[in-house]
Amino acid sequence: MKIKVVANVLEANEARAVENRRLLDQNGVLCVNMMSAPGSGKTTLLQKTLAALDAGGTPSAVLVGDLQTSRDAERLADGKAQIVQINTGQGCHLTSSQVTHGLRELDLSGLAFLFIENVGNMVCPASFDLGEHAKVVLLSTAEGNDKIAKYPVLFQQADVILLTKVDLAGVLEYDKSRVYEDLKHINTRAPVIELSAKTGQGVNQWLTWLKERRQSLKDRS
Ligand SMILES: Nc1nc2c(ncn2[C@@H]2O[C@H](COP(=O)(O)OP(=O)(O)O)[C@@H](O)[C@H]2O)c(=O)[nH]1
Ligand SMILES: [Mg+2]
Repeated sequence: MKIKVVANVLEANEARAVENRRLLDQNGVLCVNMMSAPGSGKTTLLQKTLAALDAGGTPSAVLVGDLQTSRDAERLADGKAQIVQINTGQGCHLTSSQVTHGLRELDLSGLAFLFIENVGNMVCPASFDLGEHAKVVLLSTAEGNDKIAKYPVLFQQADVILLTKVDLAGVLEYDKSRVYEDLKHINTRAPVIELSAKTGQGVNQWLTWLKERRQSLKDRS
């Protein structure tokens, strides 16, 4: 019997990601994949981001990945944004095929931004293209200043790095110079935005980054 060899998991994932990106491009939707350890502030920042986009009349949507529960989706559901929760069961990251299923639940027409909140994990999500246009990596001060060198694959791929919870820097005696030192060896391309969802520091800079990325997507089409 002839043995069929299915292309490896990453190749299959990549093919589907290309399809997702094509669909998003056709609709002019900028898709950003937000990745970090659990608890670094992805959902909190998304709450602020959606509120700002809502206030400016900019339509947006979120696909939220978690192993279990719809807790994050519930936190995000009080505005106009379309929210879809994806439960991965035992999966430590989202796959492009799960994103395809999520996209089918969304009305993409007229949408400006699609945010993907990936499963909280600093290893697995780094290897899976979902069809996004940009990768956003969060690192909170509470996690320490040594994680960039420890998890280089994730930080290498970042298009922007958000150093979150900077309001806690004083109490944590946080030395951010190590973050910038490590990045000199790992990623000199991505801007770093120092941000606090509590005080609002850096949030406008983040919103500007998003709007510029969407504009460059539109300019390309
Ligand atoms: N002090 C402080 N706490 C924050 C900030 N952003 C998020 N948090 C808190 O950090 C915890 C985890 O945040 P969450 O958004 O759920 O993280 P996620 O798991 O990455 O989605 C929550 O208790 C938030 O209130 C921030 O900028 N400053
Ligand atoms: Mg979350």
